[in-house]
Amino acid sequence: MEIKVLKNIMHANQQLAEENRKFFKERNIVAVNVMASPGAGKTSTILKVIEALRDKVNICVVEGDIASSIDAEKIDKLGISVVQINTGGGCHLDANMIRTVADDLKLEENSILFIENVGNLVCPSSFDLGEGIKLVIASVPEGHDKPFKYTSMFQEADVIILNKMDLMPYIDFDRDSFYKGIRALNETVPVFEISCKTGEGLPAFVEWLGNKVK
Ligand SMILES: Nc1nc2c(ncn2[C@@H]2O[C@H](COP(=O)(O)OP(=O)(O)OP(=O)(O)O)[C@@H](O)[C@H]2O)c(=O)[nH]1
Ligand SMILES: [Mg+2]
Repeated sequence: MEIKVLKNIMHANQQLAEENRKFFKERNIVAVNVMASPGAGKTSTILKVIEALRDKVNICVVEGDIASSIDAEKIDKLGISVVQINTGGGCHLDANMIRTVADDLKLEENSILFIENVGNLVCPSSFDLGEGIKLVIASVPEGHDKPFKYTSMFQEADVIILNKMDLMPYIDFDRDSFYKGIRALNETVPVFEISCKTGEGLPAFVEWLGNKVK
């Protein structure tokens, strides 16, 4: 009996991801796959960018979590079109999930679609969603060694955020080592140091992202 399962799943996902990518590209929708550990600041960053860019560009959000609608409620409170996906234990989103919910969003041409992936530095990097930008968020309390341990996540990132910079004085975080780890994997990826608490560094990231919609 022939057993070949995983390869087929990945192939099917890739095909759907390409269809999603085409859909987004035709409408100039910048789809941002937001990946990070639990609690690194995915939702906080999305909320800050919404605050800064909502008057200039339409923004929609897909929230991915194993359970609950806590994050989606925060987005909904701002009057932003949002859909929650509960994976029911699954550790990542996939392209079919994104395709399934796309019609439920108020997606317009020339907009940003944030897709907050399940908090996890491993599995989400293996599943293409059809996004245009892979945003990886690290945060100071997690430690500077994450790029050395979760290599594919940092290798494939189109942009990296180092969040919670306000906590730098209280944590033994070796910035040089963090950057060494990133540059060994990804020589050119832009890195933005921000704090969602103080707002430090956010304008530069907002400008970078805003320019992608033009
Ligand atoms: N001190 C500090 N706290 C922050 C910062 N950004 C986020 N937080 C806090 O960190 C916690 C987690 O933030 P979230 O934005 O919910 O993180 P998340 O990555 O969306 O978490 P999950 O969706 O559960 O994976 C919250 O208590 C935030 O208030 C920051 O820049 N500085
Ligand atoms: Mg969140």
